[in-house]
Amino acid sequence: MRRQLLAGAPVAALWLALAGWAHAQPRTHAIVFDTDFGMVPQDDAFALMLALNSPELEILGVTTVAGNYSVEQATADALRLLEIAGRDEIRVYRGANMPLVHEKSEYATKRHGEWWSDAPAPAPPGGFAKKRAEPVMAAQFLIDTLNARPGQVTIMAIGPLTNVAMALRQEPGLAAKVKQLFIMGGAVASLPDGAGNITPNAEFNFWVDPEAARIVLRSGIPIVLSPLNVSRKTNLNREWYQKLVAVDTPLTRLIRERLGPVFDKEPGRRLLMYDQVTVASLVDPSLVTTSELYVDVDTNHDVNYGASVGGAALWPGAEGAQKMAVQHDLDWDRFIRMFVERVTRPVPSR
Ligand SMILES: [Ca+2]
Repeated sequence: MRRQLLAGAPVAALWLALAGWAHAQPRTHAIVFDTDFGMVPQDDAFALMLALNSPELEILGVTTVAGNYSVEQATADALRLLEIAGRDEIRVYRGANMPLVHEKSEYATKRHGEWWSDAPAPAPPGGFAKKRAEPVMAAQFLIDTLNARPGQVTIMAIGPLTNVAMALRQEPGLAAKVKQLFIMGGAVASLPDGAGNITPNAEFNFWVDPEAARIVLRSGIPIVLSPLNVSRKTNLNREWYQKLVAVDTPLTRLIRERLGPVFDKEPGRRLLMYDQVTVASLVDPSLVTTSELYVDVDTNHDVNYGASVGGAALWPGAEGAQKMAVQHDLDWDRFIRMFVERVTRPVPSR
């Protein structure tokens, strides 16, 4: 029977059917998911859930970086979330332990984030994942992946940009091989809602590694930037939390366990959604409004260290800065409905 299927007219019909099927499928993006990962209610965890449950995205690997937590904790938590999601076939590559230049300071240790920490990773919910990180480091994985598939891979960078900058510094010509780079980072004061969230003008991811951010933003890679301006259009409140946990899956159980107590204690709590918007905007660019701006990062070790500055035209001091698509508004209703619908999808059984 199989032989007959491969002969004559039935073959043509089969190919036509397959071609039609392929045409009907949503466009897929091969991505490397670069993250300063932390468990729910950390935004990176929600962003990974959204990416895992989006068939438009093919996750080639998860690379971790120090940011919200140490790189050891980011790695342990990412491995565990993939295990809970039934997706531990996706490999995790441990990345930079520290920013390129930024040193630990008294100010850093008092602010949000533990990028400077060298404490061992605490056990994630349910214990450490059975699987370990790969022996290859994140920057090398990025180089190998981009060399193997030039022009085809999107980097989803939702932590400090240390790994991406290291890969660009190590491998000549790498920037030209990146299809596009989606970045959660920065805040653009020349647009509404553009204040910083660590210093008056600096956003966390860029402030943790300003030198890396500057290298990456000037690399020539086509960039889509999700700054705080767009994050501040979000509001994950108790009502949406309840919609998430109304469906029972291993992921929503984790959300209930980790986020439930937050709303029990403070029912009026509002959580901003940062990395989730960046992932959603790759899946459906029509969710966000963007403007083409030059964006650069201040690397002077003074009052504006790590602050991003954006403008429609170049200005003195920004020579060499690059134009990019800067998100500044969001169709909140469509975004949150998509987020809830996808995160509550069934998890593959093991
Ligand atoms: Ca992040």
